[in-house]
Amino acid sequence: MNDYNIETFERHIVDQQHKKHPDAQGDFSWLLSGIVLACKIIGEEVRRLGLSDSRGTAGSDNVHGEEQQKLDVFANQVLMECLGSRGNVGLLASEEDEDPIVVLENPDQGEYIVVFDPLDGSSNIDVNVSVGTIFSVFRRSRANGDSFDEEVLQCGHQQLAAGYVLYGSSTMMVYTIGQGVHGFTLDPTIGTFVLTHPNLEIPERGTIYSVNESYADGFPPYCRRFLHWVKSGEDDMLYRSRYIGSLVADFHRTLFKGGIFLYPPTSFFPQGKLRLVYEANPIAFLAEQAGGVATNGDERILQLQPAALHERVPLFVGSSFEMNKLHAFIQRPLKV
Ligand code: AHM
Ligand code: MG
Repeated sequence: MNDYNIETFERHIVDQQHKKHPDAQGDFSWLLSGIVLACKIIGEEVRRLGLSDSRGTAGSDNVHGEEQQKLDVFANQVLMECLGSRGNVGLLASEEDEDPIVVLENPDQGEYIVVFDPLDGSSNIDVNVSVGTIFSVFRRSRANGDSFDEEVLQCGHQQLAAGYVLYGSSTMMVYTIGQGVHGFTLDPTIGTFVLTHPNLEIPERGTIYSVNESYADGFPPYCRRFLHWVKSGEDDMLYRSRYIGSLVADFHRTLFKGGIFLYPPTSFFPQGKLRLVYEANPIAFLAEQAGGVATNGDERILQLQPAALHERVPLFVGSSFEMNKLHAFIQRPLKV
């Protein structure tokens, strides 16, 4: 074996859990291994696109009125099945379904809730651009008398775990359980995620800004002023623009290289386009755990109380330097 690193995801999560909860019985690790299994299956289908018949639209719309890709439907089903059969997941909520799904026969059973975007950026899939799966785990609060909807609508700071799997030039999983952010690369020869990037930290300052600038005329004035500063060369900074249009891929680059990702309010999406519960919250948890900042332009994403499963939110996330600069244009100090 020589210098081959065999710190697998499964071993890592058991070790981390043990440090945090020495009495843990492995339930949580069992749940996360369900996500890993699902993402390996989804990743394999993504790799075979063009060879299999998974290409193209499914002929249906999702709850947002967006055209579903066949792979959206496939990824959703795989996650539902892999997590639904764990026995300890009581509620599942997905970008693709209007309401939370009660998993077990007894609706009060199942200690955990998993929310996910099964295939983020899927409009890019047919042109071979990276896509990803985003997930977030909460503990159930049924005992407090909450309805299923109320159980799912928890603030981001209550997340137990969050992460994503990026189906890129390699397949990577990046996750946190509130003890730093760790990255794993799928070794296709053994079918296992291996720890390759422990304790990831967002650089304090970067040189990349990432935004869909074609909407800039409809951005709020503070955003337009920030974009003007980014291009001004002030503070001896030469910024470059990179925008993939897949949140997972754009955030992954921001995590590794620093800088800022913005999806502001636009004329078309006055609340922003991204969804608070299963896109912004998990990304914000990862960003903060990696030393970065994530806000809606006013407050921390993780402090926001969701009012609806598919609620949209403006998302600004990245290095502390660029985020502070943005907030200076907003003229609201960062509430952290
Ligand atoms: P999706 O979940 O339907 O794929 O939409 C979310 C995607 C994000 O991945 C990405 O950041 C954004 O939509 C891109 O939107 P736009 O094309 O407006 O720039
Ligand atoms: Mg999405």
